[in-house]
Amino acid sequence: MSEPFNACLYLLDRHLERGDGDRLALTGAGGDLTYARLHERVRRTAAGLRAIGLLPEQRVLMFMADSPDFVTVFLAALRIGAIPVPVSTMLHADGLAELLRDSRARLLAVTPEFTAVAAEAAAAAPELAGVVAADGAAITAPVPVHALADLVGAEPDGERPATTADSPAFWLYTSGTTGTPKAAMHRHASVRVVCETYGAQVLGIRPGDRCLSAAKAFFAYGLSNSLLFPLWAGAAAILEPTPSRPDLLAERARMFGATLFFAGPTFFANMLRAELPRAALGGVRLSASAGEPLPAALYHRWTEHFGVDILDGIGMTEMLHIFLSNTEGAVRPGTTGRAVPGYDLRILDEEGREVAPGTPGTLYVRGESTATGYWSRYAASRQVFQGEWLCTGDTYVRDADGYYVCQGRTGDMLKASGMWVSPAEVETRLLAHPAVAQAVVVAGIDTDGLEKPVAYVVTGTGVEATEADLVEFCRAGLPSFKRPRRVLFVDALPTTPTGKVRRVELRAHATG
Ligand code: 3SK
Repeated sequence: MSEPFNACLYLLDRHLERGDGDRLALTGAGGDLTYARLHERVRRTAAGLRAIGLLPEQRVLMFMADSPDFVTVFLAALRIGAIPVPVSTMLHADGLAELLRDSRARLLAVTPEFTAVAAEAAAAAPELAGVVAADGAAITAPVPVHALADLVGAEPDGERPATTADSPAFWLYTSGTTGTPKAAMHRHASVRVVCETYGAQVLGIRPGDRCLSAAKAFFAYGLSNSLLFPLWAGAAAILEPTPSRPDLLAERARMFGATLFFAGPTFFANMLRAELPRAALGGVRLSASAGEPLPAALYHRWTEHFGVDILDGIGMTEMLHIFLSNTEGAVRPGTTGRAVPGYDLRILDEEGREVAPGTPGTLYVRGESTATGYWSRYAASRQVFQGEWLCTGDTYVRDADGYYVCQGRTGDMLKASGMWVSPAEVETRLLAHPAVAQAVVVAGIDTDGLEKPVAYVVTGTGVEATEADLVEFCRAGLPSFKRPRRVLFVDALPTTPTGKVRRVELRAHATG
């Protein structure tokens, strides 16, 4: 059996033991909590959850906005060895009910914004035994409703958690951009791994930091940004319960003194389009990007405008956080950087042989934050978790200096005139045009039934371009077969709830 270890104690109790209870842990629109007050709330809620019958390894589905209540429920469940399962707050009732049934959750925790959807879903989840309603959440459900305020009022029972490093800690649902949702199961030790690798060695997070994330905490990226990293470091998280908007987050960064800012390329692009003043992120010392590759042109526009560096990286829900990233002082725009310390990477061809630098192949990663598998998904687990290695499904090239460049999802690569075209390469070229703010290239089928690159473009303000201009611009900068055969101008790109472009939707559109 692995050593006794509990992620909640690791994140919280250490600060109390060191006499740092008065430090600020959480701030933002939902109010301030010091480490001492958060610790007290979590211990009481843990006792309250136990009192209403929640047992180790039973699941608590969390349909909650980013708030002190989110953090409290997540940590309290971890503390007693139960399994918090934060899920997307953009789900409709049928999607939420599906996850309640799939996870066989015993409890559903909900914040006021989402009670209507939660009530409808609860009625379609026969194994659900109770609802935990955060402050202000009035909900009628076919099962007992427990006010979180009552749980927080429980006397701490002093019971020590019986978890070990390998005990199941929390689940995060992922479907990639396609497919059915699958719960990646993380163990308690995964929290320590990501904090001590990316958190310490890439972000260099420290007690004076204040973290603000455009990605919400139900998403693996946001969970580490807004909860795991700041709490581990004795820093503070700025929590924003409402949907992320460029102007709002800039305002929150100023009001609450953000020093670390986390987002994805689409959000960075939208911040630039919002024409915020240069000083809008004055206190931010560093930003991080993930979710999809950050084009070099966008990197340059952002750093020139806001004067803040961006570390672009790639993570996966299955790895909990980022395992490949640029680092401060060694950023190469247009690349995803190098392996994060603690992770090994390799690129394999279709026969499973390691490729030489400069040759594209599928990226595999190995590291100790890998999930133990998908809940109740044998075939998908076998496909993705291959022994010690995890198949990312992304096509990458490594250069001679060990920097990795994304060529798209393995399934995104397309052939034109019989030759491979990397959508990322064409997108990078389009983004170099002054009129282009965002660009996505997918395979469309032409009238001959052949695959050809089709570009979807969002233009920036103040500069114009026609379809012919952009095709010619690509022809001039790329081998001609790689140029998009069609350019479609759109107001916005379709995205998943976590901000990734829905390439599948664009592909269907380009073909239809
Ligand atoms: O999409 C990513 O790059 C990512 C980063 C951190 C954690 C999780 C994910 C999916």
